[in-house]
Amino acid sequence: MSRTQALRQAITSGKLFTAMSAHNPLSAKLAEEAGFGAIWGSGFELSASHAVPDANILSAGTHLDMMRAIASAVAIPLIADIDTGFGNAVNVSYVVPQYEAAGASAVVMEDKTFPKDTSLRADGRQELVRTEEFQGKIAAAAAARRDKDFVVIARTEALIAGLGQAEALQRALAYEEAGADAILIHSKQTTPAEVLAFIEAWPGKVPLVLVPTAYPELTEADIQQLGKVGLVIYGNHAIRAAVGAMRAVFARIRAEGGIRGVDKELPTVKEIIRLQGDEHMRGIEAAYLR
Ligand code: SPV
Ligand code: MG
Repeated sequence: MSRTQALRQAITSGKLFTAMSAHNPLSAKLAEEAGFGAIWGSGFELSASHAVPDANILSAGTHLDMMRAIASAVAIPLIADIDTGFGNAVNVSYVVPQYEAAGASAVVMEDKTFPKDTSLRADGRQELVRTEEFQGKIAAAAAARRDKDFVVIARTEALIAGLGQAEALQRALAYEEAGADAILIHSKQTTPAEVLAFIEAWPGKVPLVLVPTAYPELTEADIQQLGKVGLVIYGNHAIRAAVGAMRAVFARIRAEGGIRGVDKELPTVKEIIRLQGDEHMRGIEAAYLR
């Protein structure tokens, strides 16, 4: 079964599927080893790893190159975060086949204006394009894919923009009608109340997708019980874990005046060599170096 088929099946199976964020092939590999079902090719994480805001500062090419590197480092499906699609429906038509060719199994596209501002920042610029315009972008994405199993996920930022449930539902239904395979409903409320209200009211047929960063108390068991959600995305936990771990180790080395204290607590150099894929390279050496 191809990765696109596996992803499509998983999000419609009735059993909740999980995706962990990654900002490079190493973080993707760690997520795969931890047992997540898919990789979330997060724009927020890639921006953070370049120390720039998540506001279309990085080019589409930079994101695409990283998606290609991630997709070739893991065997599980990659869900690429294409932000607003890097322009209008014309741009989307050209971008989607490039993400497919890079090895992604899905794209998530959000209904904000280009250039976007990040969703979870207080007081960010959260302007949405017209519903009809975004329907055109979703239809363009669906038509541009070469593999019919490639998954197109429409993300509405109506709740993020403070436009209310009615607008969020109207947009989500319009995006389903335009050909979206799933709807990502995003919220930055610190309780799950507005997302739960949306899920309860959702009359559509396609599965919903959640990114519970702002309301972390909602567990996978809770989400599974809701019945309408096919995928949960952990949006930024790789970069936050990395920042926390690096900061703690760097501080200790400064405080202790050397690496003696931290050395035994860190993953060994041998472990990093394993993660680099050393075994594969040694196999090539043994077979072909003469
Ligand atoms: C990302 O991880 O880039 C996302 C999720 O789009 S969020 O940052 O919550 O908008
Ligand atoms: Mg993003």
